[in-house]
Amino acid sequence: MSRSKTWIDRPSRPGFTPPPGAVDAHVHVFGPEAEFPFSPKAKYHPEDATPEMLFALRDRLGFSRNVIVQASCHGTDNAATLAGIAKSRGLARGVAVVDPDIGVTELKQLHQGGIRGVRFNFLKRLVDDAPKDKFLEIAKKIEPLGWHVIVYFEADLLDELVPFLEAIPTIVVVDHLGRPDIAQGPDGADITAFKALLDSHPRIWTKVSGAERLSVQGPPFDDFVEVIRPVVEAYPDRVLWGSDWPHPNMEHRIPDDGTLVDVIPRIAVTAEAQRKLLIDNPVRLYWP
Ligand code: 0GY
Repeated sequence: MSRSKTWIDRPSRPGFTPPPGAVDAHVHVFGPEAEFPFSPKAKYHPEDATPEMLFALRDRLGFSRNVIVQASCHGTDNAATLAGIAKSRGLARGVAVVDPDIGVTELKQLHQGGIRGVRFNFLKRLVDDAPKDKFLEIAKKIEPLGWHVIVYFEADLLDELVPFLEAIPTIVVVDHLGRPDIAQGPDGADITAFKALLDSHPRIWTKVSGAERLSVQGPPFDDFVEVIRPVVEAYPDRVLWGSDWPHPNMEHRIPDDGTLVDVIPRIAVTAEAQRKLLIDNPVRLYWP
């Protein structure tokens, strides 16, 4: 597998200035491979995207803090994520991917290292299996720590996953809005079903991220804004935003992070909505 590079080194500076304390709540680190090898089961083989590169990007974009989400290419070895958190001097927290047989001692060590949630990934192109029963075992184990669960799935799986999502005892955050088909428009079947899920499940939150993945039109992502702004307006206390740097698997459409940040004031239009999206909501989960 050749190594893929999926980010640009000096993205444009956004026009939008995030408020002081703002959290970019969905980023990854890759490697460095020499220190933290990728999983033998990894479905992609990226170039190193180090904590130092992440922090430089954070500062360039005007953010204060990060949430480092364990990427599938590192499997269930969270060492690279933990190293990134440790290097951040308190300015990063993390989300781990763990094995179902994980013990309390190891979970407490992860907590000590800044982990505040676990991620369950249902994308077949990223993971070999997604065992719901095992995931629920993990969810029960992490509940006493006050952690939450991140779930990544695509829109066609939503109906099937509802009973599973309901069985999770913690806050559940859905990555990239469960990947609706944005081309369907603001009243499309996918986003309507997703909003119905949020309406009937106050414990379910979402990341209003992934403009670069979901938009059909591309920058400045007008189609994404049209569909996603109503979500931010309807659920202002249950949304997070993340740049998704270093954009795994986006080698064919590498985004300019500055243009992604400029989506924020178009989906969270008021200063209050921006404060909730970028500070209050992520702080509740990661810096309570
Ligand atoms: C994302 C999206 C992707 C990859 C991963 O863990 C991962 O490898 O999440 C993707 O390829 O859609 O949120 O980073």
